[in-house]
Amino acid sequence: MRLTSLHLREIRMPLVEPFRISSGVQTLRRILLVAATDEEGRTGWGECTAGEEPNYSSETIDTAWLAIREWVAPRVLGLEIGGPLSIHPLLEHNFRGHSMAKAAVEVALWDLEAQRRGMSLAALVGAGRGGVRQEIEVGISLGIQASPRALAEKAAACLARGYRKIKIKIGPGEDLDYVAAVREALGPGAPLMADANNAYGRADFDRLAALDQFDLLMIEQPLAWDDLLRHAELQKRLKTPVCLDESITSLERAEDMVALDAGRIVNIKVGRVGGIASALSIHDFCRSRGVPVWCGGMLESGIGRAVNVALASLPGFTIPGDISPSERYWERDVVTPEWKMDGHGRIRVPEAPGLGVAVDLDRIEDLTARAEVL
Ligand code: OSB
Ligand code: MG
Repeated sequence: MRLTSLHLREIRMPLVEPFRISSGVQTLRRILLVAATDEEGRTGWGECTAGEEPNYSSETIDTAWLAIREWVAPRVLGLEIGGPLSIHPLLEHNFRGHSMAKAAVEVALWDLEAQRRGMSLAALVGAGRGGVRQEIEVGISLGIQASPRALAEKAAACLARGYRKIKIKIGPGEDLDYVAAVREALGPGAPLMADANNAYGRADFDRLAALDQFDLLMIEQPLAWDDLLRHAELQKRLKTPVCLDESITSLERAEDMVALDAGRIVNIKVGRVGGIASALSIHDFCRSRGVPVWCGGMLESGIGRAVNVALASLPGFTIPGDISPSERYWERDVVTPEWKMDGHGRIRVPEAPGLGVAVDLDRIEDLTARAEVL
């Protein structure tokens, strides 16, 4: 396949409710979308998961825009590309970082390849991996609320609505009381976990060990993103499995996690690891080592969500993902049909070619704040 152009767009989408995590609050998403056109006139879509601020990773929508224009686009435009697996090495050679920028373009090429072959993205990524699920089980990630009680009420409503996993955000001073209230509201055995987004350090190990009493499925990314050694020290002290999110930026970091026992579960996000090929390699490695993985989320629009749904249909994704239905995030999504969850916390994996949902161009046009054609 040969790419003839890349269209970059920034769309602005207000969240239906603010999302607060230990490193910041979000009310409006500024989302970079990439539309890649091939010689035959098809269009493939990719969503960049970089945030507005460099608080989750060092990338932002603005650095990603620059990186795609200056360094990613020149490496892929006009080139004869064998297939989507060849993009990752092409973008890694002497090109450090900018994983979310790389992934946005790589994903658009996977969509194009799936369309070219008349297959769904789920079927394409599932080929040779033992088939795909027709529906996936999903959870919800709840931001920090004004009080433990407010969070507990929200969490209980989500469990009743059918969500298969409740994840709550924690940080120093907003942890033990919050987790205790939610555990009390949900009852013993309900699938509950906490995500700290790097908020703790070595001085907090006792506090983190106190979370063991709440029987959490896992504690996600308690320590700094680039600190596998201290995560290994912490894991020794905890009964609860540590799950790594920010730390797992490549297959090699997943291998390091296992070698060091720095965590026992991996949250896979396509943007953070630099694309679908990298996500698949992490999935395959973890599956071979018996390490459970699940699909994380970055408050994506319906386009990025399509990729998460496809990925989560793979056999190694044995824990419900942070893949909630469109209505949890947006008044109206940018795809049709919107992503819907049934009363048992399941989302159907589409079978139509490519992303499997139609991109609503009129809606996107309405939300567009800037655009550039490369
Ligand atoms: O740490 O998993 C995270 C959102 C933005 C940045 C980081 C994270 C998250 C979430 C949201 O938890 C998950 C979702 O998209 O619903
Ligand atoms: Mg996380």
